[in-house]
Amino acid sequence: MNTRLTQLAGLLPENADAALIISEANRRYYTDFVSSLGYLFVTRNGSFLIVDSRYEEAARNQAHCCEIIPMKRLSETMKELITDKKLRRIMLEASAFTLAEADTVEKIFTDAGAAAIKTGDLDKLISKMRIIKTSAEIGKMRRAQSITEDAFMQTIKLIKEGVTEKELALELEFRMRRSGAESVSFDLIVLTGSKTSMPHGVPGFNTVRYGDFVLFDIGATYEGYHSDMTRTVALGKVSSSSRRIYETVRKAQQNALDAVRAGVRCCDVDSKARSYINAAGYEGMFGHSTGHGVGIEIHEAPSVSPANDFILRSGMVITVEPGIYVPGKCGVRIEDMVVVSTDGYINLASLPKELIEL
Ligand SMILES: [Mn+2]
Repeated sequence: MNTRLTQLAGLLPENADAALIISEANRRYYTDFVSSLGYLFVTRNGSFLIVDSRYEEAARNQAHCCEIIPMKRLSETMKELITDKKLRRIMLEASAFTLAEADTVEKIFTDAGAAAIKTGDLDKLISKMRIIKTSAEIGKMRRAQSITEDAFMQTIKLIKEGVTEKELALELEFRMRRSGAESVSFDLIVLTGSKTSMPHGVPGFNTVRYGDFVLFDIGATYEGYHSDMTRTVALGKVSSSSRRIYETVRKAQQNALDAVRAGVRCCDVDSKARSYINAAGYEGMFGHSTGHGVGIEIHEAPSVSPANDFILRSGMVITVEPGIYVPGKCGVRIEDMVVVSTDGYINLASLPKELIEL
C-alpha cells in the first residue's frame, strides 16, 4: 500500500474492516490509477482493486499500491474477495453511490455475510485527508495554473469585434491541451456583453463588441489536479458604471484575500468581500459564495460561503472569487486560487487584476 492507503486504513474505525471506494476522483487519489470504473477495497491488511478487462493490463502496470483483481461477474468477484479476506463490515463511500448501486452492492454483501456502513463517515475521513494538500499536489496545481495563464495571455490577443464566445473558448482549450494540460477543469466559461451577468453562462455564438466586458472563468487539469481562475477584460473603454463595478469587485476580492490565513473562518473571508460589495450599493447582485476548495476535483471542501464556520488551515487550497452581476447589463468576477498559510496565503495566480482594456 502507498502512504495514502496506509493512512486511510489507519483511520478506519474499530467497527469497520474495510472501505469501499468507487468514485473516479477518490480511486485516483488513493491509487494514482485512472479508470472510469473500479472498486477499491481498503483494509488494514492491504488494498484490492477490482477492474474489468478494459483496465486490467494498465492497472497491473500502474497501480502497484494494491492487488489487482480482474472482474468476472461483479457479484462473484466481490463475494469471493469479501469471503476470502473475511470482511464483515464495509464502509461505503456514501456520496458516490446511486440508490441502485447501493442496493446491488448491499445484496452482494449480504450474500457474502457482510454488512454495509452507509453513514457517510468514510466520506468524512476521505475529505479530511484531501482537504490538506501536500507540496506535490500544490506543484501540480501550480503547473495547471501556469498552463491556464499562458493560454489566457495568448487568447486575449485574439479578442476583436465579431469574435464569438465559442471561438475564444476553443482557442483557450486548444492552447491548454497543446501545452500539456490533461484536460480542461470544466467546460470553459467565456462570456461577453450582457451575458456576463450570468455567473455560469454557456459560451455561444454571441460576438464581442467594442465597450463590452469579456469574462473568462477557466482552468486546466494537470496530472489530475485542477486550476481555477476568472479574469474579466474589456474590448476598448467600458462605461463609467461598468468601470465602477469592476473596481468594486477588485477591491472586494483584495479585501477577502487579505483576510485569508490559517485560523480564520470561511464565513469571515466571505463576509469581507460581501460586505464591501453591499456597502458600495450592489446588495443582492452577488449571489454565489466567495470561493471553494480545489484539488483533484474542481469544487471540493471547504466552501467559502456565508454559512460555513469551518476554520481554514495551512495547506488548504481555496478560490477567492467575488462578483457583481447586473441582470441584462453586465457582470464582473475576479478569481484567484490560493494556498492558505499560517500568516496569509500563497497566490497560485500571477496575472494582474487591473482592468485590461484591449
Ligand atoms: Mn471557481
